[in-house]
Amino acid sequence: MLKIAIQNKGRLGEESFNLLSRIGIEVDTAKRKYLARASNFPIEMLNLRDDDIPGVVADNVAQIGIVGLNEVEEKGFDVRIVRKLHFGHCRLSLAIPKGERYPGLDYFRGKRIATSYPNILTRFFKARGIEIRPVVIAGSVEITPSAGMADAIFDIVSSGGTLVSNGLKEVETVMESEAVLIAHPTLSEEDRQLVEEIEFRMESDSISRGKKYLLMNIRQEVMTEALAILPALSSPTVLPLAAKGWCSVHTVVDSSDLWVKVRQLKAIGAEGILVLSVDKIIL
Ligand code: PRT
Ligand code: ZN
Repeated sequence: MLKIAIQNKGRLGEESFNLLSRIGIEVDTAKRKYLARASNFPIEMLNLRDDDIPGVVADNVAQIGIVGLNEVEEKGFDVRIVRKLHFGHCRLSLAIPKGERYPGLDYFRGKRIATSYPNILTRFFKARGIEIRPVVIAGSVEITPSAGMADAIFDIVSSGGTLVSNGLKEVETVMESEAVLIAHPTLSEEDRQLVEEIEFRMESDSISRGKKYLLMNIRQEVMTEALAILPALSSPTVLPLAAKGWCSVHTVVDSSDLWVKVRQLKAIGAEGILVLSVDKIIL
């Protein structure tokens, strides 16, 4: 039976669970235990701490998993990164006390840098020929400089608020991260086909996110202008209406362009504009 490892709680747990549910892999939330069987797809969900996910996928205990790229890079296990999942965005950065002058990476030579990501940190400085002193700490890395335990930190940053409230400033971004789907490098034929199906559904889900379905009535004589406003996935659907000289136009637009398009369409006389959410787009 194919198994997928996802974070049990934490920052990625809910989004991972929701993504699986959107692609038709559902587990009764009341039964969201350590291991749960999906009701409508031949897969079991393994709910773990994020730190354990790359390892269980490398060991083939779970064939696939959803985890932050930062964890994959830190653990360094042999897993295949199948695709980025567009959530859980953050970066791994170096930060120093805000009053310090920062002349560049040489600043860190011989310095104690607190982190939960010692492998990524040492790899980064080794490649640049700079010796540092890593201080490995499991959590609350941001308090170590003021506690006198370290001179600088290397940690996950998202909004940057945590750094600011601890009197630190971000001086270098070492890597960008987001949640990724990972897979064991060699899968059985049966598992490979199931993973392909999951990838296909994730692709459809990702295309449909941020898209809106737009319907409106347009007079035939302004159709050329309307079509110029509406570059669509495929060409827009145009259907004649019972009212003479009028057509109904259906198309898909990016949500980010929606209001600009609506304004332009109204300016050429579009009526009865309807905006609908898109659930899935299958290409
Ligand atoms: O219990 P478990 O081991 O499963 O969870 P965890 O506590 O180790 O991880 P968790 O749930 O905090 O994070 C899981 C993953 O989410 C990380 O590995 C990242 O890939 C991703 N992620 C995205 C983040 C953040 N954003 C984030 N902001 N992980 C941690 N943070 C921390 C950051 O270190 C800082 O201390 O959140 C704090 C707030 O960040 P600011 O910059 O917004 O203030
Ligand atoms: Zn963790």
